[in-house]
Amino acid sequence: MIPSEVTSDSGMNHHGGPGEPPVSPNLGSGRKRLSVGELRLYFEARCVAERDGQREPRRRRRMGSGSWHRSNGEVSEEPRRGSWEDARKNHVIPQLLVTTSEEPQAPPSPAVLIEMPGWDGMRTEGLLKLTSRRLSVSSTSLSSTGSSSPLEDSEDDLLSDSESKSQGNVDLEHSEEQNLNKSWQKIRTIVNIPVISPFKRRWVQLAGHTGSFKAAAGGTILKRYSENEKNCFELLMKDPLAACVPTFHGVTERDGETYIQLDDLLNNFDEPCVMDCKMGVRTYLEEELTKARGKPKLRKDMYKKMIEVDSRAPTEEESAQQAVTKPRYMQWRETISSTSTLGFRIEGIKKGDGTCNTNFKTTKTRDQVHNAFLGFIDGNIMILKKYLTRLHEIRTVVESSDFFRRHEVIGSSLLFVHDKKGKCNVWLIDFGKTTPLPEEHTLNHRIPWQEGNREDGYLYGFDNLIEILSSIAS
Ligand code: I3P
Repeated sequence: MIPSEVTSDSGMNHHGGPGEPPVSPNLGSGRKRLSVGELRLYFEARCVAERDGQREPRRRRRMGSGSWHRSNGEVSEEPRRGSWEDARKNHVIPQLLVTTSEEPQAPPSPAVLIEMPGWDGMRTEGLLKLTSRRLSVSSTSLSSTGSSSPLEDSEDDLLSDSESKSQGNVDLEHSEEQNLNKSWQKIRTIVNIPVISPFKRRWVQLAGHTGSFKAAAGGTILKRYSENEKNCFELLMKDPLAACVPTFHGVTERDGETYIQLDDLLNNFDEPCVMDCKMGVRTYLEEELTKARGKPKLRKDMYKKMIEVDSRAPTEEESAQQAVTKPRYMQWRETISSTSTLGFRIEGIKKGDGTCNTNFKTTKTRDQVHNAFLGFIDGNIMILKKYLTRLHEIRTVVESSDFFRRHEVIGSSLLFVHDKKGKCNVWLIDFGKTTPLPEEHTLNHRIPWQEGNREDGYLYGFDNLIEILSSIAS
């Protein structure tokens, strides 16, 4: 099949002609160029026409080629021109403009390129299981500016890194209902555009490295491979904590890259609200500190992120260099947030309506955390109580976990998820920086960190989190 490209360019009029229903742009043959706006308009036009009976639902139209099937089963060679024209008038249906060209053209920006081998046109019914996303704004802008933004912003973070690695290919799989045997659909996205409605916007990455995830089948996701994290999941699956982390389904390859396959924790939620809390009093490994001392690497990006929050934060030397070391930045981040005092910090919140807020860098005090959490649950005390019950359960498991005793747990988060139906859960996620301790060395996770003891303050943070949430409940 010849891939179809969708760009913001438009040219030849491809609508059905005056008074005719919208014509499917027949993406299965030839190279067509459509803007996303145009695709959206096409869908809207088609929906209106179907709703008002000017256009037959797809399954009926497929009874024969070149004929137009009425809902009563009769076949007509002519579309019902008059009624389509009425629909155009009544509902202000715009024309669908399509350019056909055999030669690929450089896409104007903003543009979305869609490669869909085998895609038979504009099918919307159960086409893809997962997500649409915005892809242009770098994750750092999302997390560092931390502005409240629509969900498209958050969804940027799903794949932007891997896009730069793999020329922006974003892979989505068919839903199981659709056809498990069909090959993956490739959507190549160049810049951010909230893509068309059939795709369900559900995923969100509120923290961590951007571009780490891909959608996968069967209620799972793929996360970029890390040896460390894979080792952790292998151990976790045999630990009591298996019930508190996403199920690990092994290692897999996609497009020459390696991933670990995990349960998609948002799978069974309806318009989930999601909060990511990074746990512990420390967010860098002791090893990173040692390395930075031996061979300090100056980070201009971190300096920029620092002055965005507080222009007076850098020392004179750092200002002169316009750069800081990573441990310096990470320690500063810990002190401006609640990490160093409370042993956890809120990284981001996505609400059920799709709005996403990562502006918590300076959320430090108990009161600030309290208010942020109250906002997250929209004051719903039932949800709060469910969260508290789950947190108590998890804490008990963590305290009994051999895995926990034997690992320095750094940069790991608690993922809170609830939805409007009152469904609610918490999981431990992100073990990329969770490191095994030498034999015989175990951690308490509550005592203060001193360099060399490798304590991470995970349970200290957990206690504080439970205490703050309990204070809201009472
Ligand atoms: C980032 C955050 C990440 C860290 C990343 C930081 O800062 O602390 O946890 O990755 O380091 O830039 P911010 O949240 O302020 O954007 P690691 O936990 O993996 O170290 P990086 O830029 O070196 O990836």
